[in-house]
Amino acid sequence: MIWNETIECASREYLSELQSKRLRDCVNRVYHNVPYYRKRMQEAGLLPGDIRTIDDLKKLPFTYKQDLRDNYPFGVFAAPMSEIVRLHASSGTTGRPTVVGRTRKDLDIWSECVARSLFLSGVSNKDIVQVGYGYGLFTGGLGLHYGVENIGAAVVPASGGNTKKQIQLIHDFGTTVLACTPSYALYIADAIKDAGLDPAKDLKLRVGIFGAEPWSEAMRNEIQTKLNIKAHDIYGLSEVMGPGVACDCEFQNGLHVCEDYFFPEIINPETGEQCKPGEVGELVFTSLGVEGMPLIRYRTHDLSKIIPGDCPCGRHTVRIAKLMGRSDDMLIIRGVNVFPSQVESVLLSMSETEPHYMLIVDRKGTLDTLTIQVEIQEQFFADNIKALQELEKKIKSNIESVLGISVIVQLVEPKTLQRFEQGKAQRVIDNRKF
Ligand code: DLL
Repeated sequence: MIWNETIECASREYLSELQSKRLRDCVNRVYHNVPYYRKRMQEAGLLPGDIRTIDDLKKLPFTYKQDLRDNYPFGVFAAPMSEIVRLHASSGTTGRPTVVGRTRKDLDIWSECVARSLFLSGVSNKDIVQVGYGYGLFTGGLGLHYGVENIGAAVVPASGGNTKKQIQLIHDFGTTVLACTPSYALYIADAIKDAGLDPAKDLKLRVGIFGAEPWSEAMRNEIQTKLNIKAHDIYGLSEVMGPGVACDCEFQNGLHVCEDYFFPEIINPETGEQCKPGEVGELVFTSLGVEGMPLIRYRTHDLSKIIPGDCPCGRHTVRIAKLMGRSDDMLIIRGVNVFPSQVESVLLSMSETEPHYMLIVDRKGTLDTLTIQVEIQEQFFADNIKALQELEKKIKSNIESVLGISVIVQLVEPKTLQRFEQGKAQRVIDNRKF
């Protein structure tokens, strides 16, 4: 089922025309209401009239997270405070938080996009959707919440944490859809097993809507098997809107972007040039139709690519590939690019290991070292030192063949590494001083 056929199945000509019109409105709005954007356009020698079609977008300068921080808290709002009805903010752990303001119309757009995502995931008004994303300044909880209500399904506003209670609700209410981070879904799956429940027999769960952090295809398979569900990938970021910017459909082959509201570009992060379809680069979004805090060519730091061609689901909206991580999550170790998701995929391909791991980077003299702590499965954690040493060697060799650098592997007992019941998984400790 398709939530909004008029848009999601529209022709390219129709979509481009709509995007061009909304881009003109957006540029006018920010030029006249936001001194920051006016200044940036003046510096580039641009007037709103220079931007006529969506193809003119590349004339406009990029916007960076730092620009939002420099204008903290409300400096890039394009609507008066009297029209702002909701504020969200990032956690601000790496600097000033980024604050976003939404008007009533923006909230309607958001719940429309989440409704599309839910339909993409095969969720309908017959479902009971448990939202295990945090409610609060983080956009996960409230974002999903209003989308679920929009499609007429029943929402269980569980928020994150309190796993025993989550499982009780899933069981007693007959929850059919779980929405939370993939790392939390895995944690819940393990806790369900520990509670002696079998998802196939004892629970009605059938769909997962997971996002807010990178997760590999191997992780998707693991969660699908452990929870006996179909796991969908939902993407978004608070600056642009929150969850629902894109989501994958039943074919699980790329995420359909709500491109009538959020125009995606993939650019080469070094040169700023647009990449060709199929080429990996940094995702950049421009808001179309948003009032409170529209963004022009916002640099997400997220890495993906446009998937060329039509999707068999019948929607024509552009698809981006499953996110490959953030350019700023990428570790450079002895000159080699390393993504935590590469380690995750190796661990998930081995029957002896759990997908719980921690990457610790140190600098000894001038040499960077990467230590990977890995949890192994209960039945392999025997007292047989020799067998453990063999296993350590095998894991080390599998990881090294994927990463292309030597690593130190430390096996740790099952259930000893940190779990992430609330918030996003943090799997890297970088002790290097730059
Ligand atoms: O994480 C919004 C969200 C909530 C998305 C719930 C999906 C579900 P922020 O806290 O602003 O917003 O973090 C945004 O999280 O730039 C990506 O790096 C990462 N991210 C979000 N979704 C995915 C995903 C929310 N599906 C940042 N896959 C983004 C990989 C994701 N990374």
